[in-house]
Amino acid sequence: MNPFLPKSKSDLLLWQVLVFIISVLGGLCSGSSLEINGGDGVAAPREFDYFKLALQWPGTVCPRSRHCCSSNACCRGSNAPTEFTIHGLWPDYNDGTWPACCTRSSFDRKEISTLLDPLEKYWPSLSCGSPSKCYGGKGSFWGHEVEKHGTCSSPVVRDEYNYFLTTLNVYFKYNVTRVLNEAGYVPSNSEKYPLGGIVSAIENAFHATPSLACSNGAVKELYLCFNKDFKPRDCAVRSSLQSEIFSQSSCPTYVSLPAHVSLGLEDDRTAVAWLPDNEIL
Ligand code: U2P
Repeated sequence: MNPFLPKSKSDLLLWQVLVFIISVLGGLCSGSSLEINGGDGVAAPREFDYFKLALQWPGTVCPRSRHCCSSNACCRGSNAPTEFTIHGLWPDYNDGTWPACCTRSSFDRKEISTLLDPLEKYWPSLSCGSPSKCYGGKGSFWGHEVEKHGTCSSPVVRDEYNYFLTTLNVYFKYNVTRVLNEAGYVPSNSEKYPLGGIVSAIENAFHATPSLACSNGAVKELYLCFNKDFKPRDCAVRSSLQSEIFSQSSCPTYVSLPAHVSLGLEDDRTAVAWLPDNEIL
């Protein structure tokens, strides 16, 4: 007789309860969570549907960055960024969820040594914080983005170098700051602009609808979306989950695009505390 088979009615009931618990836990660990860990040895998440280029507005992000350190571009004085900078290139699903941390490959700065100048300028960290790594510990902003999102960008993006180069190329090709400036949406600490006007300016230039995230009425992030061949597409997705995610950060009808007041030593010696680069916030 098979020792694993239930022998009585009460055994059978216990079995059924166990099977139910295991299947519920299994469901929680896979498709229903927002971020799906693939990981080596674990079934990889399904291929993503589209890319989202996430851009940050330093004029909004920097004032919320309370500390200075050499890795925080907000603290570069007159060289601090005044245009949208890159947050990351994110592979997403049409249902509003996204895969994350799909392999265990770790960030190697040496692989992108030839890209460091443009990365420092256009993809800088705007804080002194060290983001969490996929599998424990803290790391750099670039390491976080490539390990969390770059590893899920296959088969379009093949490796770390390709992830950063591709992102820079897309960023240069679709210059949001230039489009907004040309439409009259210039950085200002007093003006408010119609959100619809900002969206229309980008739609007219790129023939696709972006999405935006705000903080206290100021544009904090702007997202451009692309098909896998990097043709622009609308960012809006139908799912209620997506509207839940963005409802917390949605923008009012009139928004500001604050001009960045540098946290750097040149401009403000007293207002900020300097921390070592590896300080964890
Ligand atoms: O929105 C908060 C954080 O969730 C991650 N995110 C959001 C939207 C999306 O389409 N894809 C995605 O990954 C981002 O995490 P991060 O890369 O910053 O760790 C975003 O900041």
